[in-house]
Amino acid sequence: MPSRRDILKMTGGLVIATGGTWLATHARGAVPNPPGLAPLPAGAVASGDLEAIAGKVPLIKRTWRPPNYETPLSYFAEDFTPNKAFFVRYHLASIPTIAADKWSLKVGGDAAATPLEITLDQLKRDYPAVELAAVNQCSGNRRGLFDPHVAGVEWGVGAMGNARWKGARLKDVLAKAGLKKEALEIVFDGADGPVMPGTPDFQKSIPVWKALDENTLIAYEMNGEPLPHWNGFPARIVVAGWTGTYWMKHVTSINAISKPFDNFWVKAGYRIPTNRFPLVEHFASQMTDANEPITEMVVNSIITNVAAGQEVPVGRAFDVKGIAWDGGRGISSVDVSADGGRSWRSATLGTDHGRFSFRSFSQSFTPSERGALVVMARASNRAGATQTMELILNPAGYHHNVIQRIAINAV
Ligand SMILES: Nc1nc2c(c(=O)[nH]1)N[C@H]1C(S)=C(S)[C@@H](COP(=O)(O)O)O[C@H]1N2
Ligand SMILES: [Mo]
Repeated sequence: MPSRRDILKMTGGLVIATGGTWLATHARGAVPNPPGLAPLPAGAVASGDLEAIAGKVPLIKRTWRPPNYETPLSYFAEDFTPNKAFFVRYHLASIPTIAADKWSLKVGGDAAATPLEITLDQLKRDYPAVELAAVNQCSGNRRGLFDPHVAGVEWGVGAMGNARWKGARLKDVLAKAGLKKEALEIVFDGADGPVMPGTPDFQKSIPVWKALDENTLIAYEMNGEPLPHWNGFPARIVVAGWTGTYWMKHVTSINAISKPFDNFWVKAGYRIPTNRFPLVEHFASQMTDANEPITEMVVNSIITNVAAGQEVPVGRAFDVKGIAWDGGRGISSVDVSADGGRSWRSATLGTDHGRFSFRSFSQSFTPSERGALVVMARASNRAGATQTMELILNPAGYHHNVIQRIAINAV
């Protein structure tokens, strides 16, 4: 049994479960490949142990410095992902713990006429609070399933979660700061930073029209509780519909600027080939002929209750359940197949929590004879977009929305 000091050494001081439960929270090899998709590379499977960081249930560890932990599949059986199980993604390893009463948010930039500084109390008191159900998904969710393999954090299917986010509308705060008409982009910075000088600080910008969208928030609550430390306490940006990269955690400054923002994470990172995806929302001031910033999430789904190789009895109904989501058009239908895509049935959709939320689905099948079955689910959105059969290759491994094919057996 390792001593507490050994554990601290092994985990770099990032602890974790108290009361001697370390073994239970650190189950080696406990995480199987996601069912029905290309397998993760061997290295990613080996590193994907379950590990509990402070305040979280055991999550699938991808890297710990910076902390990158994904949510196990079982949590997606619920429409809302519990805060304790919500994935964690950081680019830089210096992450301060912020005291609520020490935090403030500076709002300025050359395109703001009346810069201001806001405390947490003021943010809560002086601006109308809104609550919104929205999926936060990392652009690179499922990158580890890319074949051929691409470089980056080798995420499985759990670099995402759905929560009710409560906060002030960004547009209300920008109005108070006197947004000028020449404002082009809104830039966010968070309290975390690089460990090595020379590593670019993680900052992001969004076009001013997206910042003024009523579904873009400065959130201070998640599922009715203060944001967990690892998810951006005391306040983070929520850009409903767009991938997680814009959802700045521990946000400390917001700047309205009149020129395209020049930062590594915008100019070089988080880009997709121009016109390769059926994408609708362009970040025009950051586009080039070759590539453009990733923006909205593509339509996607995950089956949550069927394991590869599972046995189902002949003559008895079994359910295929899961969740679907997209970049905010809203899920219109989920088709489910139990014969490898020869025939499809329209699944029953669960409660509609709004167009940015996970939407659950369910469909039952009754096998009539023994033999192999292949279960698939294909979500479509209200803009007519649907999941792909083949991976759309791109250098950074984004937008993986390939339909699962889970082989099971009727016995
Ligand atoms: N301050 C800060 N905010 C950040 C990041 C970061 O590295 N630092 N990563 C972004 C990315 S790429 C993602 S996917 C989401 C992940 O949100 P979560 O860690 O709350 O799940 O946070 C975003 N906000
Ligand atoms: Mo991300």
